Amino acid sequence: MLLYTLALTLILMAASGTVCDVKDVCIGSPGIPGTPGSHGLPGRDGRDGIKGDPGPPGPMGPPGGMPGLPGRDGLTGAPGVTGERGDKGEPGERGPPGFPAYQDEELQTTLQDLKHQILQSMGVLTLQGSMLTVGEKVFSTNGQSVNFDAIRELCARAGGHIAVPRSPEENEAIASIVKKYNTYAYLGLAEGSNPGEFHYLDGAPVNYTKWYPGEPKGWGREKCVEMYTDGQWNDRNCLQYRLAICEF
Ligand code: MAN
Ligand code: CA
Repeated sequence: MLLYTLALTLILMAASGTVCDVKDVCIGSPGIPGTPGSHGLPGRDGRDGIKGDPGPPGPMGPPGGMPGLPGRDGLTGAPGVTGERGDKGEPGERGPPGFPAYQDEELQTTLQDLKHQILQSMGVLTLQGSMLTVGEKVFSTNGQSVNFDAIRELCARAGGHIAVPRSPEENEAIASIVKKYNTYAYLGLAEGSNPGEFHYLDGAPVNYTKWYPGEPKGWGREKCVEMYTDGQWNDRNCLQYRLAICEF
């Protein structure tokens, strides 16, 4: 209270501008502050505070209460293991009789198509004659007789090479075709620059031969090789008409 009074006096003095007024009379020193006043009446009640947090759950009630409602359905479980295969069913009723295979146009078309695809993949598209398989090799002829160069071209166009036996089995296979057509065939061999020395058309030296006794005896004048109907070989000029046999 003392501090308060002092402060008020100072504020009043500042508000009046000066400590002395126009009469040139100065104010004396301030008197002793009075005794403090008595306490005021108690203030009014404040407003309601904010709602408090919910209290902890109460203790469990006595037994004998009503059971609660059932809970919701759980999630679907994983699928079970596959069961054992069932017994075979009874055969169905027999269908109406179909065409015989040779009259079934669709079946014949399919067979023709398959045959065409197989022959094409074997490179015998342009050859229509006998075919013989020996091990990995397929021998085939179209039955035509042409000179050596023409046979090479024909076989190349069909995707193969002029046939040449490299074993007794292959020689027998080619000989059977020669016999069947009763026509000598040229083989895939040629005479090198050394007379009497024959090689395969890729240049490799021969490692199997079946010369007719006394052959070869052309000595550079007969650069091709023909097969007789008994399967034996003879060196011969390259311009005869001989059976075209290719290998694939
Ligand atoms: C003909 C040709 C020859 C062959 C003799 C065999 O002259 O076929 O290649 O060597 O006959 O006598
Ligand atoms: Ca000869």
